[in-house]
Amino acid sequence: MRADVTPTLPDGTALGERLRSGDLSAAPEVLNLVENRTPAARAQAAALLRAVAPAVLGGEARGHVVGVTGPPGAGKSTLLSELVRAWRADGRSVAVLAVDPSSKRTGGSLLGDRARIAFDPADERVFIRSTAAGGRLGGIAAATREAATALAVAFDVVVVETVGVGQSETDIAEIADTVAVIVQPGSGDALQFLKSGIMEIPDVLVVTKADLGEVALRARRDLHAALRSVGERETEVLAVSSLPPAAGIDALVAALDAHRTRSDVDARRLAARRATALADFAAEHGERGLRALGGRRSAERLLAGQDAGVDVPGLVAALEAEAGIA
Ligand SMILES: Nc1nc2c(ncn2[C@@H]2O[C@H](COP(=O)(O)OP(=O)(O)O)[C@@H](O)[C@H]2O)c(=O)[nH]1
Ligand SMILES: [Mg+2]
Repeated sequence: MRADVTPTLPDGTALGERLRSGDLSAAPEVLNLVENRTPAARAQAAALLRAVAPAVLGGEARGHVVGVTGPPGAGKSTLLSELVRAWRADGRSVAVLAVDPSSKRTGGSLLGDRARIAFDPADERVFIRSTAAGGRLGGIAAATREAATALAVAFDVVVVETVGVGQSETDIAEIADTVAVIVQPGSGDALQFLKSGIMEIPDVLVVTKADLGEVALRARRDLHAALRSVGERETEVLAVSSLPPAAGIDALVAALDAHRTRSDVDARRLAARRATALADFAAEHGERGLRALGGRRSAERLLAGQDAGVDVPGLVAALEAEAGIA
């Protein structure tokens, strides 16, 4: 691309101010900025994150960041069409960041008919964007994490949809306040992962395609039993049907809200920012960087001593300063 046709970068600080004032129309520019990996764009993205840091907001962003994860074909996109409709009917603004490993492929994926999230394109309080997978967090790119952080300042609900089962929940727990794992009836995946301890305990388990009848009921019973066997009592298991006539959607909305109400969002986000900063630092500076800090433990102590309102780039900068990296 010739330099003179490069679009001018948005000003990160100004973008942050727009989000703080509730300007939802800033969303596309936010996505374009965080997906731009040039040094100049990274600097503006850091300015954006600084402008929406909890220290500036006077607390955590008020939006609810919901992770929706599950294997391909489980019914995530179809379900999200219904969830978006329900949240909008409740007057809430919604952003959905769909991390789709197949979104780059042309001519359709191997997985046959994949639904798109249906929404009213004239509705200015809904923003939906697919992003390609990538980055250190098992498919969740740093761009998605940054976008979710920023959009949660202006949107009531920010959904991050990822594909996977097992390890991917650990990653999505790093950015979402509430993680819903989507389970296809008859697949047995989640059951196996739960029992083997591979899967972190999800905040909410959702069996899709309840209209299929007995197989969905059985999946729900089996998941309940598996949760009991690992001593987990708080996780709700819901069954939904997303095809007309949809069923169970309002109960799912309520379960997501209930999780947020009973969990300590501030503590979860603070821990996530620190873990992310350490992982980013380690990815950037490797073992040598960690050694310069006196090891991982002392890096964690250093992070724990930082103000709770510092954003991720600010925490990384603190680690770099301590390590003597300019
Ligand atoms: N019977 C039934 N089929 C569903 C339901 N939800 C989704 N599907 C179908 O399952 C397939 C995969 O759905 P999709 O939303 O693309 O799954 P994703 O890959 O998890 O996003 C599509 O053919 C959907 O029509 C449901 O509630 N009932
Ligand atoms: Mg999908």
